[in-house]
Amino acid sequence: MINDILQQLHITAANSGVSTGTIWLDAKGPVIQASSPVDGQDIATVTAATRADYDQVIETAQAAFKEWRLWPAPRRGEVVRQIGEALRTNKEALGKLVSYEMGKSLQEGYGEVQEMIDICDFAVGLSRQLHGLTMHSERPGHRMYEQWHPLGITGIISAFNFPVAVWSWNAMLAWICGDVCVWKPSEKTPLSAIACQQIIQDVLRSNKVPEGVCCLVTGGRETGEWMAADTRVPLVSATGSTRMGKAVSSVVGARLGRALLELGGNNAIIITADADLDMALIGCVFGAVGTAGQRCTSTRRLIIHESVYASFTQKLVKAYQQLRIGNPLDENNHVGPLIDKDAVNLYLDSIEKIKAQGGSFLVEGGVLSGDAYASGCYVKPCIAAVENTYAIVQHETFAPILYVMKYNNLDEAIAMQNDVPQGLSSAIMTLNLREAELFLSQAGSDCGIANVNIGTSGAEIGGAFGGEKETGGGRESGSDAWKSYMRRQTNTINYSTSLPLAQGIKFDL
Ligand code: UN1
Repeated sequence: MINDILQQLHITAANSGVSTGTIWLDAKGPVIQASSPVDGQDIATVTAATRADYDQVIETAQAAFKEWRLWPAPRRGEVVRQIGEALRTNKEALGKLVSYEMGKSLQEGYGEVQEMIDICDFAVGLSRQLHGLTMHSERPGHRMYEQWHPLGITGIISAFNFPVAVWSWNAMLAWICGDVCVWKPSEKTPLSAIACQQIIQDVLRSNKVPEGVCCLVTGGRETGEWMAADTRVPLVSATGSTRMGKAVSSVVGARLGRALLELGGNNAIIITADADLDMALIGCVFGAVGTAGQRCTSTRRLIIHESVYASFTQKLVKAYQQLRIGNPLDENNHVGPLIDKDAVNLYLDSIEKIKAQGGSFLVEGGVLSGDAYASGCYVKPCIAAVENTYAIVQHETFAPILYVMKYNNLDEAIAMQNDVPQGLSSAIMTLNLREAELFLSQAGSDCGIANVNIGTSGAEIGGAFGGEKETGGGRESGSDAWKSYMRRQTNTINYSTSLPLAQGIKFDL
């Protein structure tokens, strides 16, 4: 099956990982072996960019920007509309490839491509709504307004866990804004990136989009470092670990470039005594085990009111016993593998730390073995009773480890929810209006995303996506996140016959 998909997406045994849109460069960098955590098979090779390849891409992108910024935004939106159509046509194939290369369930693979289609639709409408404000001037015969202009090259560094959607949130907005994009995908999922490039090539060609608007530079950490340090790249949008984000941000900051960061989360759900526990269960379990706990929005902590702690944890344990772990392309399974053996080792190491720091397990973890788990990347989702203050609980472990803890009053629960370095997503399960509103108030959750009666993961593209503190502060996707991809210009126009100075200053010659 996978061979048909690879063929449909024009992925061959050996691929260049460097493209300026419709042209694939004869890349000369290191060869990356793409493999699948589903069955441990090698899939194909991808040749990464050398510094010279990278420079060639950036120069092509710079030249393309000079042209692309002159296209009317709705015309750029029309190109994005057609990209959305191409993604619809290829949804099944791309969804399957994402599932196979990354290991998320097929439903989630399709869901990820659906997010791409949704952001295309959103960006098409937005291409006619890049609004600025008008102001009243303090001077007679003057008019003031602001406009938003394209910025230049947007560098996009994306992570393995959402190998295609996060790129599209950035690229589709950047394009309608008039920017050009250079994408450095995760070296753990390069084929999904190549497939995207292949899918949209015909649209670029038939619309005569300048070569260099949609570029791909596959590579490792060093490639990201080139981008972060490159003054030709005014905006670097990076998704990944807090450690990576700090490194990117300090280099981009040192040159006073713009960094848009979407980093780690340590997302909690508060289960109050007034929660609908059966409904809460679905949100908690999907949030914790979906994508095998490898979403930045994955639910990592449950803060449960002491009066429902016993009954809710009982439900949780029962639900975990029913989880089917296995090949994510088989829709009967709930949980697929972790991305690679390094991730498995981090998971095991975290379990040891939980024990050493005083935690006890309600559901034990462990690595699965046997024919169905030959890749060595399948692990058991587990649940540990802990204290919020444990060092391991304060840390984001990208694996299906769920922490449970008790609280007594809501202020205490909110304080626990906020008392971690990260600030991405949060939720409360309650049917009590006072509790819900307190949680959403300025004295409530300190996260970029705060939900009531749904879980922490699975945000819709229409809202701004991102978070505070170590999550990095950036906002991608919906609402007015587009403003990060443009530069604001304030314009004052004097149509009077004199030149009065602002602030009443007199200056006569
Ligand atoms: C991520 O894990 O980097 O809200 C993105 C969600 C998805 C996006 C997650 N829409 O879970």
